[in-house]
Amino acid sequence: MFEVIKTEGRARRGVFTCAHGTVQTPVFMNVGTQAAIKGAVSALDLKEIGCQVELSNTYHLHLRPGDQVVRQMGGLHRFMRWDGPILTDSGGFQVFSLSGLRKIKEEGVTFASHIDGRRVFMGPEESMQIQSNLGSDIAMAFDECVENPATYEYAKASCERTLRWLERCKVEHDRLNALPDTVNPDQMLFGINQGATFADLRVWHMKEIAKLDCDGYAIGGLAVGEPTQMMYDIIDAVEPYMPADKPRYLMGVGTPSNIIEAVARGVDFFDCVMPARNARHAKLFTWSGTRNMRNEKYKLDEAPIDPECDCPVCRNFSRGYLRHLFVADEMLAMRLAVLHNLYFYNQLTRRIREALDVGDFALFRQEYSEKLAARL
Ligand code: PRF
Ligand code: ZN
Repeated sequence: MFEVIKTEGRARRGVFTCAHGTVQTPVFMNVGTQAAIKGAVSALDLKEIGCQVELSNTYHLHLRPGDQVVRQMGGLHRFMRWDGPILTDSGGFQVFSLSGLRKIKEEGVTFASHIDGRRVFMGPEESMQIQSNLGSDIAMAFDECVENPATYEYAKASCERTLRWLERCKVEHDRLNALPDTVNPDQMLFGINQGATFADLRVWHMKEIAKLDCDGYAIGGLAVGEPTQMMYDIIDAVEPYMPADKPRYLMGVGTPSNIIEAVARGVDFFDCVMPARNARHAKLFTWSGTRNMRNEKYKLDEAPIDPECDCPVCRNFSRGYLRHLFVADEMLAMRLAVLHNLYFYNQLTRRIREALDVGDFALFRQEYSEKLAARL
């Protein structure tokens, strides 16, 4: 269930309810691809950093340990000890970005596992079966995320096929939810808009998938190398055709300013590996811009990473200590940096919500959209 409780321009403040709880939107979902957050962060830590939704991947968990294993272990929630909402991505992106040789047919995709090269087949039905075994709250449709740049002909054929795949996903998803021993019989299904950088294909595809009455809609195929302005233009083009009473999810995006700009364009859900990935490269987000924690200038700095941050790391450790951990290649550097960056992203969406609650989002956007991109 999704309810928009307030709007400001096209920005929306909403409340989303699923089998494992209620989510305040706009929301940032924390990426735990293989049922673990990169940087040695567990579900116990997720609670502390203000996480509302955890995201895992069909592709990875199917290959290892296997979705049947997760199912026998009681489903993903129980397996990783996260009792809040979980969204699983369908594999439709990872198959294209991670696996080796792959062959796309109407039926689905045959690809070589990135772990051992084994040939694996995944189509809409398999993706739904895997996500059903994982027992996530939100399953994503199996789609093709076309490479950028793509020709118009290829993008058209691909998004027509992605539409047919969504129709098959729906049928299989309904069948699985109705089985007597389904891990999560209330699992929802989100459709994914594709169409590369072609506004007419995007709009056509969005109109078609909107007819299928999914529980929510995502915009996929963006942040794959196109210019930022082009991404914003595509969101502007499809947003009017996204059902207003359903949640909207911009997949794999992005920087803090990308998130603010997408909220301004009517998006409710986000996920991105950037906070964890940047943290592992000593790049930390703060409310006045980003810092590189390896910098010599922090050697004797006793201040926290961000004086404006009240995360467990900033409440306890100094920049000087963090710099030392990075320079000495201690694993703790990664862990503390990831905790801070994830806390920052969850706090960013919280502040966006608070601004929307009081009708101050335009001001918030003006103050932070550029500032957060500064390098300190
Ligand atoms: N499709 C799916 N997952 C995704 C994407 C997509 O297009 C993207 C694109 N940024 C990220 N994750 N299924
Ligand atoms: Zn912090």
